[in-house]
Amino acid sequence: MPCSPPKLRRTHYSKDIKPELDGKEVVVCGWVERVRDLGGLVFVILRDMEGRVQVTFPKRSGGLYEKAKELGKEYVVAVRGTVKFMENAPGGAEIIPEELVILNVAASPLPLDPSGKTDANLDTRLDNRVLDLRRPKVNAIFRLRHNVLRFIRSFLIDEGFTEVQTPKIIASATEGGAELFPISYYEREAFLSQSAQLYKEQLSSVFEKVFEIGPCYRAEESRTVRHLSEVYVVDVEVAFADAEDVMNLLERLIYYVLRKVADECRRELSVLGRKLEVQEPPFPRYTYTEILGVLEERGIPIAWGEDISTPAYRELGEAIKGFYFITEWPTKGKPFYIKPRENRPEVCEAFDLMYEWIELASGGTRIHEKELLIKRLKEQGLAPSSFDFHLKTFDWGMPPHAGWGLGLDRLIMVITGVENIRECVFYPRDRDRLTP
Ligand code: AMO
Repeated sequence: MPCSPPKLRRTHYSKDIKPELDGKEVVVCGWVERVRDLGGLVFVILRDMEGRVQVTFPKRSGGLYEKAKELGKEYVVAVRGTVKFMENAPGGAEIIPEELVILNVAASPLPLDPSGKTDANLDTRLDNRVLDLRRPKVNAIFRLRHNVLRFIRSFLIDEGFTEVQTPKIIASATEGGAELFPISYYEREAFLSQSAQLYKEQLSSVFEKVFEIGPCYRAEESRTVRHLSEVYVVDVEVAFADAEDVMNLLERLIYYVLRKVADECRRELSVLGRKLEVQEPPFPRYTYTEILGVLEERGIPIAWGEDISTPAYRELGEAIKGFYFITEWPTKGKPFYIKPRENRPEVCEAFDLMYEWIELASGGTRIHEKELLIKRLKEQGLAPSSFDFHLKTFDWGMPPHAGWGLGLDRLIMVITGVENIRECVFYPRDRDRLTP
């Protein structure tokens, strides 16, 4: 089959092919989504990044008509032709071709139907992710993801934040040793970063308001619908702030993003059949102790200080709808850098942002005094000497500070309404999956 270099240069996208262009010559490029041969006519639906356009090959076009009949699904083509008003075509116009260039062919049969008409299980979809991403619903999820990122950036930049990048190859754990991925780093052992935590704290002592959107690596043993080994987290740190200040920032961010999605991503929401509830801040706040009370009432007793299990979170999601915060967590279950209450050190200034049963973010007021930080490291069984590089920055004018980390992939789950986090990540990584 010919795979010649493109002789035709695109002049229009599918969305531009409208009745107003009737009689005009255009060149469109894209993928063959469907070929319908009605005897005297071949209809080709061509897909590009903007949508779909119909190209109609009448029998009288001779060689072109014969060539069109040979097109297969996902062939890559360029078409030069004339726009013709056509009420029943997508966009109200079609193209009558004068030239058809096949830029590449595609296998037949394909391992997955990219039109989305035939469903497939998630593993097959992920194994053939590029084809899967062409399916309209899947495509809409990732267009939403792109827009959500855009809205998050624009909100934080407008709030005066500086975007930073922190290393993903690191020397010591921040969120607990068990979930670290070791890597071989020249003649030493190193780890993949679990969190931007320490670096964002340090950078808050320079730029005051910082954010990072980057990957975090967690060697999660469990196979769940909300855990991956590689996740994207929106990390924020603010100098001269406490937990309440950054909770306020977080709920305003969520509200802003939801409102922008509802206003500007109508097409994607409608492809997904999704009606978005835009919840206004302030979001309800429950203390950890109050949450135990809610669970107790629903027949799930948890001893004070214990973790909340997945079934308990599921139950909580039945009891409390929408976004809410859980505050005043037991100190022993939270990381070493979270500030314990001064008058009640068994409780700390940590919070989680929840959406029903899913934890979307966690954060809190940080410890900014070096001695207390060293004490907390020891209490958590960590060696302060492994944190020398970090601890010394506390001798150089560390302001009081607070921040949070928001799981981007989980936020996309909530916005799109999908049940499995894998649906929201281009190429998910988990206990079993390392390819594609
Ligand atoms: P935490 O460990 O709670 O906090 O992570 C922050 C948020 O990241 C998301 N997340 C995950 N999502 C999917 N799969 C995972 N394995 C996974 N792990 C985390 C969650 C979670 O709420 N340094 C702190 C943040 C801070 O205090 O600023 C931290 O990493 O949505």
